[in-house]
Amino acid sequence: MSQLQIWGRMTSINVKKVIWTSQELGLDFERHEAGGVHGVVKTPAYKSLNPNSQVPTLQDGDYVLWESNVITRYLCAKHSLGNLYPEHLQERFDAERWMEWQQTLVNPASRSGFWHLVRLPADQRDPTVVAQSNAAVEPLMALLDAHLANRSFMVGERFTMADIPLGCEVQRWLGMPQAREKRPNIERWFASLLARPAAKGVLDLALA
Ligand SMILES: N[C@@H](CCC(=O)N[C@@H](CS)C(=O)NCC(=O)O)C(=O)O
Repeated sequence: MSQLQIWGRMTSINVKKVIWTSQELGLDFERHEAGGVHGVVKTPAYKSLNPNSQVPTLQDGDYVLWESNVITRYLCAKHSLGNLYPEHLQERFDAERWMEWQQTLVNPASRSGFWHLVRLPADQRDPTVVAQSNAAVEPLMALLDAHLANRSFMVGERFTMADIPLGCEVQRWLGMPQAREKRPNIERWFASLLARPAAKGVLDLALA
């Protein structure tokens, strides 16, 4: 099996998903710094792999893939069919549903708050943007907390691919320097993710 090539900086929530997935699956991979301060993403060579000039990008032999949640699905389907990638159709689509929810609802709601609390220089931060973002995120976190009240993981009692994008999203949410509602079920679930050996170097990184 050839070594996977992964491009992206570890400060990216989307790169974290792919690295964590690869570590869960015990895959041999090489990560190349790209994006943010590292640049690279606008070079013709990188754009020939990922014309969006974004990270992450995966190369598996001759096959190139981008879109973090899709890379997560691909790796889990290839290496963990029936485990991280559920085989039972409805279980699989439960996982898919939560991955889609992370990407299309939670991430767009939280992104501006993250930028205005963590990423932007202090003199460019706007507390109104943070407040609007929080107002959009808290109901989603309430929903997630209720979902986790009677199951250990996103799709029941077993860790699956669905825990990865949401684990990365929640790491960012819990790491933002601000007050937030108490979410005991999310905190219990997140602590169990943090304790996974494969999450080391991903979920334990400070936000930047
Ligand atoms: N939908 C894409 C979004 C990718 C994305 O937004 N990547 C950001 C980092 S999280 C990026 O490449 N930003 C430009 C950069 O890092 O230079 C995915 O999930 O892979």
